[in-house]
Amino acid sequence: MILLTVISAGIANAQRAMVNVDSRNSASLNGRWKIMLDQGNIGDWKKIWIEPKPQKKTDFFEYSFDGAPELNVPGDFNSQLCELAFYEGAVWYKKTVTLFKKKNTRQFLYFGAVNYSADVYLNEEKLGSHEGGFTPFQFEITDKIKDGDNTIIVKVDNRRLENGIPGYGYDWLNYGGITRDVKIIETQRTYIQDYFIQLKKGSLNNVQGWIQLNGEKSSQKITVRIPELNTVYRTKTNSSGYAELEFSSQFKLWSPESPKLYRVIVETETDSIADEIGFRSIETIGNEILLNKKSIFIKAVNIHEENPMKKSRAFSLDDAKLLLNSAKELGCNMVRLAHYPHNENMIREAEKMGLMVWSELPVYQHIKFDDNLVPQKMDLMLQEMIGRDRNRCAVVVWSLSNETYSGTPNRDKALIGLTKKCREIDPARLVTHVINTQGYTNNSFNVWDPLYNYSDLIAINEYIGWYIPWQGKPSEVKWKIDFSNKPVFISEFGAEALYGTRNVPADQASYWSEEYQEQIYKNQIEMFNTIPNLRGVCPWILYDYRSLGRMHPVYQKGYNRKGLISENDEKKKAWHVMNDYFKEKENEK
Ligand code: GCB
Repeated sequence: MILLTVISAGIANAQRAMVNVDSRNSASLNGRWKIMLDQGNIGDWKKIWIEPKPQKKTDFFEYSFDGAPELNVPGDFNSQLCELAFYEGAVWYKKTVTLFKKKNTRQFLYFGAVNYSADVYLNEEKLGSHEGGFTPFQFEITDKIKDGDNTIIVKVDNRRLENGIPGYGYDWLNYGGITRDVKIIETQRTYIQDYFIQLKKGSLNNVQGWIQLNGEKSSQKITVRIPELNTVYRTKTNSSGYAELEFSSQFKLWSPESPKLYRVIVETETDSIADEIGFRSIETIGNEILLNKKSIFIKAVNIHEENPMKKSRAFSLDDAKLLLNSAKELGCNMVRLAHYPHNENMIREAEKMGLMVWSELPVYQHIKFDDNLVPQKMDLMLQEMIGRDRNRCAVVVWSLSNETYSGTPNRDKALIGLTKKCREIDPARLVTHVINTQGYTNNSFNVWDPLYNYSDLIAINEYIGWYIPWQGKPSEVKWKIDFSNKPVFISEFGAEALYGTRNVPADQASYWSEEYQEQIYKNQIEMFNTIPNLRGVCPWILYDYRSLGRMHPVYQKGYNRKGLISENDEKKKAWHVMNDYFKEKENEK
């Protein structure tokens, strides 16, 4: 009882989105939406969503969407109106759409993502709210639709919250707005809400999963077909609409070299849905990472969800292709999608291109773990992240946190609990935490954080050469890693350089020059040879990206300059060093 009160008072009450929305009957609500700024956050008590029309010319009125500016949805608001460039606050969005009541089907209002919180109204009725800027959610509107014009209003608020996820401080631009697709989705009265169709942990031919129906006719016959393999599996859902799936087939396995996907059709008595699904196994055994039972070295790069050229939040398929092609060109077999779940099209495109994906929760640095809403919020985000992408074989790592600090009240308890839940929801993938609390003194590196006990990878962020000087030869760094039986992954390293600051002799190169960054990359690569159990590296970061904390007036001007490529698509010298290293690693196979 108490729990319920807390949830409705504190966090989202939207429904978790159904899976595989792109394959559903839908009408897009993308396009132009009217907006009203609400910097003073008074829209709620002024009842902006009711927006009364004045009857007489003497009627006082102050708020109106009539004559209001329009913005593109999907899209962040910061890059669309210059007065919103660094805005963090409330913006009200409005769109009027023609809809019709339907007797035999159900209709849902779906949002791919709204950063950070959303209050959603339909025809003056509040449908509910959602918190968390990077995962989808929906509301059922079957019985709320009017024939004809329907008004949808969304209050979007990207203000930082002390108990938000992320919290107050983070090193990327807080792009607010309705940043991903909006749709009306139509389904059967009882529809396929979710399914999990992936290989059982450690197996190369056994699928272990489940299906969940939503609707009154919960007990139904289910058929799963993979026509290319002549695989047909039949089962029945129970009175909760749930059935476990278990079958085997001779799959051609998905891998970066051969990103094979199969058309998988799931049929019930009332619904059917098709998806493109790949099959692969991922596991760690001792200090090895095994993909399809073969040891791999991970050649990754960090990516933020920003189109550097457009200087906006990335959202389209073209944006995804730009970022992923660039990662491919660098020589990667994995992308770390930092520091929050990226758009679904990034993951689907990476999968088609043969890039493994590291997907991450925005549990970043200064999280208030001792706030009792925080574990609930993390939990919800975890379910939403896994819920959307659990059938994407490209996703091999769920990363549950980045740079949290041992000693922060309740941190270990909260993150150990989260890890346990993650493994329960998805027992088949690697789970990790990224940590930067190691010590580096006298050229020796001490990795000790107890959270690593719960992580499949020893994922280390280190910026030797940049935030901390070398304390000896890179080729002589000593490692004391308290967890000797796990693979080590350098999840971040790097240095800043402003593209074009160059032609300095290497021994005189100083901060911000391309040569200085290049040298740090060379040193890092030398050091990699000293790391026991090293099974992958991931430079920070592919492109220079916008961040309010990066305000050096000459070199940064609002950009984190650790990109291997500038925001104008110019490759820095360090790019070539990394590219050569990845080529070497490729040849070592
Ligand atoms: C880090 C963070 C990353 C930052 C990066 C930096 O350790 O994980 O989000 O942006 O360092 O540039 O300092």
